[in-house]
Amino acid sequence: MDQAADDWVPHSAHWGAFSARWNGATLDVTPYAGDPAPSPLLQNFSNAMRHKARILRPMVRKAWLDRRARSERTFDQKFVACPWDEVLDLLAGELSRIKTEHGGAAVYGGSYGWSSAGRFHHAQSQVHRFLNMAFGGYVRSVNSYSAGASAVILPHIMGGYEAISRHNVTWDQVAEHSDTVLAFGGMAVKNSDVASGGVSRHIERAAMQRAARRGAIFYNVAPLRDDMPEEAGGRWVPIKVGTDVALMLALAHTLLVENLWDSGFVARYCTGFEIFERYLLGRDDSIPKDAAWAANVVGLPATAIVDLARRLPRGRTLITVSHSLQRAQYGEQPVWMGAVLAAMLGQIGLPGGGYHYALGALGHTGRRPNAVPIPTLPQGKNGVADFIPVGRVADMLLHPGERFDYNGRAMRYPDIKLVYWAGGNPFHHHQDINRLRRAFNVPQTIVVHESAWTPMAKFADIVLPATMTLERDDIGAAATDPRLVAMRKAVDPIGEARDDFDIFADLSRRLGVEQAFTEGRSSRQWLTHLYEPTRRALLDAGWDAPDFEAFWRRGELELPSAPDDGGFLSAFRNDPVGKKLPTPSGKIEIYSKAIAGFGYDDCPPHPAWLPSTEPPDVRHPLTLIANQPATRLHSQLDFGAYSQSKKIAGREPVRLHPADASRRGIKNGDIVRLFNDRGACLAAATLSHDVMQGVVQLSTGAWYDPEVGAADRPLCVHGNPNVLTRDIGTSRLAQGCCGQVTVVECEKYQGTLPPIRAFDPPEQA
Ligand code: PGD
Repeated sequence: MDQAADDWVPHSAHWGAFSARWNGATLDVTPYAGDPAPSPLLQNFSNAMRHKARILRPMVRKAWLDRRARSERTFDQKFVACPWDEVLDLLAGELSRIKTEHGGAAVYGGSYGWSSAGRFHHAQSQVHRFLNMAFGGYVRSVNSYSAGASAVILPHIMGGYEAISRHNVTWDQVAEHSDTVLAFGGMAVKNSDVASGGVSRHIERAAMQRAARRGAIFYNVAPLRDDMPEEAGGRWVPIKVGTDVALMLALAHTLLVENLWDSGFVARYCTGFEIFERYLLGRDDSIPKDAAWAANVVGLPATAIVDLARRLPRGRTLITVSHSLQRAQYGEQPVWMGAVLAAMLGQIGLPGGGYHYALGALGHTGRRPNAVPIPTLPQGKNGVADFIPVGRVADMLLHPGERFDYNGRAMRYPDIKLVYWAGGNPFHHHQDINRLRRAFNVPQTIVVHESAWTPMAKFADIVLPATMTLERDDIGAAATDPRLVAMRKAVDPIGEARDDFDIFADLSRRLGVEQAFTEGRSSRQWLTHLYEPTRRALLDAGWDAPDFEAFWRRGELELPSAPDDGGFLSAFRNDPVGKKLPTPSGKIEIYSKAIAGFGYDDCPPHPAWLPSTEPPDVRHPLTLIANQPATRLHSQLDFGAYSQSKKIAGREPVRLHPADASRRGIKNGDIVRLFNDRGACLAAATLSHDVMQGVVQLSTGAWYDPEVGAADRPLCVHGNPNVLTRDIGTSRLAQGCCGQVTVVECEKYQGTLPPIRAFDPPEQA
């Protein structure tokens, strides 16, 4: 029975802090009063709790139960409801069988995903802890779909990704000090609306507005005008998609030949400039990377490039590079070249200046870190050494035993028999979904914990219904947000849904290792236990340090922030010998001997212009930007009220320039078919001058909805762009995903419009 709720309870999600009240049918949501710009994504909760897409009870694929696992998995097969006791016995038996017959290295528990939760019930943390503590280990994944290339290149050239993206120039510094912000990939606030763990105050718009009012100029180098909020009053620099490195090189060339660069900074703080300089000036290939050369590549007049370069040394200049640029082939290069351009300007480590990778890419960038630790669930130790870069999951399943390169290592893909997923949706996040379908047909068993019938759940064999965050107590916190939230349960779990923790605790008992997983604690005892290090640190520093029960009653706790000190880059500037960078040379590496030693042709030892191997052509003349959505987080709550309110005829909107539309006879609101050799999807045309000509923009996150009965490469009738994207690594260095850009053609859809079935539960046997 639903909990009768007369009270508002505090809660928090990846899209912000809020209060919630269950009114018996839907959820009333009020954003945290201290948030100056709450995210509209919170409204997706209102109708989500009892939506038909929720999973009500444990279900098992009938074909798998019949042990006809070798018959292909499809999205149309039936499921059988199974009581909890039986399904957990079945799963414990299957886990034991796989371990006995094949060992832990046959289980892929990389289980990537952003499920919104507090610090304890985070599904990815729970599944990893279970597989470590109760199962003895599993094949893990490293890095992320967000920052696959940057997380690997940055430690070679400057320092750790976390430090550069989270403890660097702050929004306050931008507001007070920056004169020019040159933002490659823009700084769209739809991205900073979101932060894992949540942020209580969305400050980005206000900071950009303060800076702009002071006279700062923001340059939005992007194919989409709205990649920067209006508050920034930004100047749009629309360059051809994926050509940022060419523009950066030309800016660097102008700085060099006009002697506008800071040679003193480069000599003192960097290494390898002489080798890069030869490349920049074209000494070896006879191609100076000057403005005239870049003009054709990027689609800007050479004079505009030179003018922009001349502005950069005037005043305080910040170079930012967004996540999106590195989610593409050779994505390491813009991250590296952005840092080199900033180094040539000599302002790295100064307030509001220098280089900030990923400023605004998430809500926790550009803020001061907390001065005390936040609650963290220990993950245990993994007994299996094998791992893959996260974006290579389909390669691994399709090519067991095959060799691949990663960051200087020659590795082999493990042979996976069982896949265990909790808190993620690969049929949303992975590229080339038709290939992914083939890959997910390889393992013998797929287990998924989900709160909704996502395509990943529909493709699994054993599906266990998980609670959503509002159905359980938790602690909300992020390392750069000063508010700890007592996330109270607002509504009883739907159907037979259980917390991931309770599911894993019961499974552990069946495997005879319950104590190892639970450590004898209930959920509530875990919350108290995880809160303790925060309380102790507060107490030691002489701050308000209530005990857990007092915090819980209060509903929130303000945490102190560390000083706005610019992090390790500022320390390095002040003391380059005592506070060396964690790179091999201790300096900013403009040339990397380590990368040179790897001998990768797709990641040279200094930043370079490498054009995509799949440029637009006659058959696919349009470049598709498959970016983060503004109406939901990834694919989460795509059935939510806000996400649904922006669909057109139930389809995801695709934006295109009116000139491209008229050439194809497409009008506003028409259903169109986007296609290339990998696949096709439907979407609803929205004509816009905010999109460059030659570009179409379809956000990720519409649940994959394959047309009924179609065999090999079915049309996605809903609008998931990952049926079109390329499943290749960024390079042999990082092997990050390339989901951001691909080439397509677009035509008006002439057939009868197929129904949307994305949110329907599967048929029950
Ligand atoms: P989400 O939709 O957030 O996507 O990919 P990710 O898999 O993280 O999936 C989270 C899932 O967790 C949801 O299905 C939700 O229902 C489920 N869930 C929520 N709460 C719980 C819970 O308590 N327990 C359990 N068991 N499940 C729960 C995101 C990934 O996509 C990311 S981070 C990026 S940056 C990439 N971006 C792009 C891109 O820019 N372009 C393309 N083409 N592709 C991308 N894919 C990547």
